[in-house]
Amino acid sequence: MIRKAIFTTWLISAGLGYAQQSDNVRVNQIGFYPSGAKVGIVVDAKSPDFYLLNVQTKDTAFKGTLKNAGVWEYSAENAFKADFTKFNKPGTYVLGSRGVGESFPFEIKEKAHLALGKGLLRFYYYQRASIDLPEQFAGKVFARKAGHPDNQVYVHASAATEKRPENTVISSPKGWYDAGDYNKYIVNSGISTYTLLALYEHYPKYFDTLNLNIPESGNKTPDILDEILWNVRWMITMQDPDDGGVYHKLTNANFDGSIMPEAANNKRWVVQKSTAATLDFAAVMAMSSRIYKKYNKPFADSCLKAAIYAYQWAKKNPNKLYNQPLMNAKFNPDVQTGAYDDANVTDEFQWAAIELFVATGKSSYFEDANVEYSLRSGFGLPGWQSVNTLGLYTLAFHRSRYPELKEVMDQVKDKLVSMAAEYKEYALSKSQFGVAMGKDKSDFNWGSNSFAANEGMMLMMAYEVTGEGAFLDAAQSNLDYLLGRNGTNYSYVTAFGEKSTRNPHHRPSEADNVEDPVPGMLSGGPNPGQEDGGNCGGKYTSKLPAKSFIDDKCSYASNEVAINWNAPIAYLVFALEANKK
Ligand code: 9MR
Repeated sequence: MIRKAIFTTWLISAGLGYAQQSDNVRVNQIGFYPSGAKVGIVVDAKSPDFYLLNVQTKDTAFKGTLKNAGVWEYSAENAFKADFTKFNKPGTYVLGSRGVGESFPFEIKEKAHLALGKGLLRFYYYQRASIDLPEQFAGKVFARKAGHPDNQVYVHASAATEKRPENTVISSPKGWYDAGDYNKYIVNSGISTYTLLALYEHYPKYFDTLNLNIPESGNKTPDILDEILWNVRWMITMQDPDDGGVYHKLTNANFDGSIMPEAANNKRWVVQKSTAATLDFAAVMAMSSRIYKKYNKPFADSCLKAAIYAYQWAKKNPNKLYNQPLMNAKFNPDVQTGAYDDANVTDEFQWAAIELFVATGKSSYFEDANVEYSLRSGFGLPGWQSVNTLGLYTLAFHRSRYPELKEVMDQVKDKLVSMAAEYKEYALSKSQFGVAMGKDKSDFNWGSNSFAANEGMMLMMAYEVTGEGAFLDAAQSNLDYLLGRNGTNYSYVTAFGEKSTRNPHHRPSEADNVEDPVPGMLSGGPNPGQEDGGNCGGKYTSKLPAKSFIDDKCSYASNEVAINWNAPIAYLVFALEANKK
């Protein structure tokens, strides 16, 4: 409400009147770096030109010619590109084109996305289980009581062993809530935790001084690592101490209603140990051991032990797939929460083996990983179900430590660069909206925005390897996509952008009696699958891939939030921040 009022005042003081804002002029609603690429899209242009208007001085700051790029297949819109990369004067602007109207305002400045990045990381603080969020850290309106102590969790029949029979009580506190729901899932924690650890590992100097205003701020560990620790410490408790296997999830039998965490008191279970969860756990623990070594050696050692123990279990149990429908048929209670099921765990084996290789230097792990085999065709965009590329990233980053493996390490690097190059070329020379998002039709899926974010992350890694500026421009294009240059003109991060999403499927935001949503949460994004169609009773207005979105709490398939979606956009934002002026 307040933000809208400020914007209206800007426009009126600029002599424009609110009416001229048009959803057909789409830009990154946060901003651009003075030295970076700057592109907006005008849909159905009525004149050949565009202009930038300085919101404060009311002056026309820049004029340019639109370029018709054709109809974007994902939104069926005729796209005209407004490229104002040349313009680099700091200030607050709107992009306009005669006959259409003006965009929401954006800034050109150094550190253009710093506040956004902090907001994206602070999301994890808001997702913490088992701890009060006092005003000092959560802010007045989002302060809340602790939810889910999780110190009395029951072993589900599917996870029963001789030493831990059904209904054994274990303690498994902390961790982040997965998403809009209050359950905690190891598989999804795997990629989320990796992505944030990688962000630190790739930019340690940057994060050594970044303050996130969390309870641990001011201790000797960087804030980002303290936040991640909240989840890693939970993950450790999910390992069965008797055999090394890792429970697939800690969950209610059914999803909660729209209630606050402290009011959600249903019985919680740890459910079936699975190969995928155990390997994802092994990978994250191996990675944690090398990253936390500097700050807490005994803890790091225990992470490595846990990783090795888990890996051994997985080798003995290579095909314990979590399959919720089948499992439900066998056990009581039925468990109906997120499945995170995966029929193929080859990529999980590879990822765990690679992280263990880098953590220990033992060549047997590298042999297990069989990297050469996947180099031929087996790497792709990472997702919770597809994780070997996370291992590829790790190898690419550490490649110079292994001169004896130079040949394969060069191939690893080349593979990363060639995958990213496809996104770069698509963004810069094929996509009518000038974005990497949509290179593959399957990008528009459940959590589509995380595909855009993961593409941006891959592009930033290729930039770091090659130093080629076009990778950085393509990475920025996907950030622009997420912040407004897209099929709906929404900035998909709550509280960031004039027209940002306001009604996420996120229980605390639904139940806290606060009008604004918890800030810094990336929406899942447009999803033509519309799996929540029934729940949303006719609210979708389009089936077009880039428009199949509703900013409504009913929409768990297009407007939920999740830890594995915020992580790659946080990576993308901070990788840009660390590089751009
Ligand atoms: O992100 C998951 C998506 O890839 C799946 O298609 C979908 C349906 O199985 O589940 C998504 O994950 C949800 C999880 O199962 C439960 N917590 C919320 C997650 C985000 O919607």
